[in-house]
Amino acid sequence: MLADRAKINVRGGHGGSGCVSFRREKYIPRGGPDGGDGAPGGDVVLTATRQVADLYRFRRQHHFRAGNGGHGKGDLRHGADGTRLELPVPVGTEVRDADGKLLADLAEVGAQVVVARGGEGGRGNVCFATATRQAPRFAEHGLPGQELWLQLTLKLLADVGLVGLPNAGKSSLLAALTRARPKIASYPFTTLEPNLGVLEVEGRPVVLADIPGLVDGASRGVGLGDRFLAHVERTRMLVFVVDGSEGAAAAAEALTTVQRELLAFKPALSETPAIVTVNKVDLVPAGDLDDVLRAAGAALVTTVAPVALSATGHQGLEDVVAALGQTLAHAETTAARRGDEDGARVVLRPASDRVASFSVLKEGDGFRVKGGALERLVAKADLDNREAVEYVQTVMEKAGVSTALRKSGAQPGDAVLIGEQEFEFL
Ligand SMILES: Nc1nc2c(ncn2[C@@H]2O[C@H](COP(=O)(O)OP(=O)(O)OP(=O)(O)O)[C@@H](O)[C@H]2O)c(=O)[nH]1
Ligand SMILES: [Mg+2]
Repeated sequence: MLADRAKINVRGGHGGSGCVSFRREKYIPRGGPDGGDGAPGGDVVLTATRQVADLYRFRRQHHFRAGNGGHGKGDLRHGADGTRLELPVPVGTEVRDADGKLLADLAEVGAQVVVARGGEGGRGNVCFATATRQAPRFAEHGLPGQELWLQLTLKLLADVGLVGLPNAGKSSLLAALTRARPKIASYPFTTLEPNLGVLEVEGRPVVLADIPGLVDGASRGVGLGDRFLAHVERTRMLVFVVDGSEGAAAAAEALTTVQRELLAFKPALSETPAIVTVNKVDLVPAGDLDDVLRAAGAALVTTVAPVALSATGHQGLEDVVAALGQTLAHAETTAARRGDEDGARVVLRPASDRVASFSVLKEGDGFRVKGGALERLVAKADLDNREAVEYVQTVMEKAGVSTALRKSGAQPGDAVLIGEQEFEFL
């Protein structure tokens, strides 16, 4: 089975806690605060590489966590940053969240996306020293890292997609050109999953995918349907394989059908460079060959004329390779001129960082205060510590939270929710 889909759970590292500590020096009875900060947890990052071919590894392991940040220590020492976890995925991996929303499209070598950020570290007590609070006896907790489920889909499997009706000889062609050994048989739908093979074209490896046969109505689910066309979508070129042994009219009709189903699946496929190969020419009477080639060339116009081929008879293979090389080189220059290849889109962004940007909503009998920085401030606070609570209150007061609550109609005694904490409005 081809590993082209996977579901994984990723979690950034937990941030380290800040430290409560005071300097101890000889002859200085009461030193100032010197508790260092906790470090941020590591991020989980996906990186597109050609070193891995599929998503197989994610069949066996589903949970991935980056390292936790170290806690702060006395003497102003900060914790060590959490280790970032970099997961290599094949080029062509699409990353979606659990709801199917696209987070990133890792279409190029080296494209990266941070899928789960590590939690922030907590500040050490030295950060809370002021003229009036010279010996703060509190520090902040670190925050948990982001955690989410991701759906990975591998789209770009191959440089070249072999497409055609069932039984046309796609698998036979793949076997003739590469070391792949797909199942070949004289009945339709022998191939149930795409097979891959590597062919060297002008010194460079080119990956060929033999796509299961397409029939009339495939785009509406007939036969194996369009389940595998996602793989065709991003190949750099297509090779149409048509059985030439049934005559000119049948060859032309086969090409028209396959082309129609491809375009019904995705109209933009008309832009994908293609060549046409007329297979099984060992079965075509010599006098009919020109007719068959001409009909095929008329049914689907391509830059290079249709190539006569016998996949099992090993005839015309060099011509196919030459046509591939020519078309791929042409495709590359066109793509470069258009400035395509939009690269990775990194969609996850850090939350807005101002305590003053928040909103107040009614929730049940009480109120909820929403705002990234404010929620993090509360989550980091050691609420069992009276001094820490006072500090949080001061910051909220300055940010205008009480005023906003009062304006929204909050009365003394009402519940106020911030993140996972509940307070009483006073
Ligand atoms: N005579 C002859 N037979 C061929 C040639 N190429 C393929 N065949 C035969 O055609 C039949 C189908 O070949 P496959 O390669 O399995 O065809 P396919 O297009 O992969 O078919 P599906 O996987 O079912 O879509 C097999 O019996 C092959 O031996 C050829 O060049 N000449
Ligand atoms: Mg096949």
